[in-house]
Amino acid sequence: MRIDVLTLFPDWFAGPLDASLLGRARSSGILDVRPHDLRRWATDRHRTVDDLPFGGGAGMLLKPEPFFAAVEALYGSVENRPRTVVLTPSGQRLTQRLVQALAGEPALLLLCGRYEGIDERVHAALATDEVSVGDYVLAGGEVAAAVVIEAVARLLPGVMGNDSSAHEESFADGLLEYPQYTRPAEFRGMSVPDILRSGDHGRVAAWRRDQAVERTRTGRPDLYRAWRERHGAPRSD
Ligand code: JEW
Repeated sequence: MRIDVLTLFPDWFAGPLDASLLGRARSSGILDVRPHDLRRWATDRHRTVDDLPFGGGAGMLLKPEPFFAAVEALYGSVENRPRTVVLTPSGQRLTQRLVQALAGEPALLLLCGRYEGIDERVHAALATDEVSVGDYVLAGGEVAAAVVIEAVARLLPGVMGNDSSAHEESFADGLLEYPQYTRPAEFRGMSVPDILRSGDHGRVAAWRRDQAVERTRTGRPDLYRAWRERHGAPRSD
């Protein structure tokens, strides 16, 4: 999969993209991430990409022209662009379901804003998706774009081990993970539950299921309600 990124900070992506999973996905040719400096498509002497908001107000906005020029340079025309994600705190929340849909695309274009955001005409004419990675305000779209890239990349065939699809199902099932332990069995007075060391795979599976349900109920009542609804539980409201 090819992922182009339009950003004022292309160099920022070098660290995240070279490390671990993303580094291997790129070395093996499964993932081709290309961060582009938006200033490349600024036309004035000072490479200006921002301007004051019409109507007044605090701060600066990213101008539309460099985004449109970049898209036309990269793909030939606006119509020819791939699925285009603008990272913004007012977007649709990124979920595993959306990550799966994005991972099914042959290519993506990610647009990263800065300052107070991007001129609305970029959202209207270039974005196929407006995506938020969470209800908090970042200083720009780069960190959010890195989140999208990592979440998508680990779903691409060949990036992770073969057990990844099975693991994916447990999240798709809508429950939080059960607690996990490795050696030592006893550490600083904290012990691994006996059931996990019993060798009884049936009881282990049942315990894990109970733990996942209980953790979800107490920690994420929103996910728990959705899970119960999908499993046909009688409504208790
Ligand atoms: C995020 C891109 C670009 C995404 C998530 N927009 C905006 C904005 C900003 C500060 C104040 C008001 C509006 C900063 N900002 C971004 C923030 C993405 C940009 C500029 C972002 N949180 N924050 N999930």
